[in-house]
Amino acid sequence: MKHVLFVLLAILSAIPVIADKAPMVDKLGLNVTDAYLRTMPPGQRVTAGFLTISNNGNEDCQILSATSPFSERIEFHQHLHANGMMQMRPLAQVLVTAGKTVKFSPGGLHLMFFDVTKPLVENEILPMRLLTDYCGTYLVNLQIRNLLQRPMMEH
Ligand SMILES: [Cu+2]
Repeated sequence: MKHVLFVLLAILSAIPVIADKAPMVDKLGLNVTDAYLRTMPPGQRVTAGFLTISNNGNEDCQILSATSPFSERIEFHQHLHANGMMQMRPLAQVLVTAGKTVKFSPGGLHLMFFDVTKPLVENEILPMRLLTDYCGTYLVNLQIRNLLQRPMMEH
């Protein structure tokens, strides 16, 4: 009987440990700011998006994918300079280390939106979902900005 009681107490005392872990999820939160999408030149159906992701938690987060109702496919791209040429390399995922900020910006890391299904009107807001490994799913509002004065290579 004493043994059974001990096991029971062990189980009961384990419950607060599990409950303690629940608030940890909040600390894994990512903060997404300055999210925007560039307008497309006439006749194009591909564009680029940018944002800033801060990891305020104490666990690293991998951004696994991005989805949006207005694009068939979204990829993460990195610009590379190789042999004097500008190249883009797709990334399978993007790591946001604990305590660090990753900035997607023209000429660097960016999101590529393929087969955009609607006209992009300056200042409109379009939704996008970011999926991570252990850090949750984020709904991001992209503001459409006119960056057409920039050369396309800098997207
Ligand atoms: Cu690209």
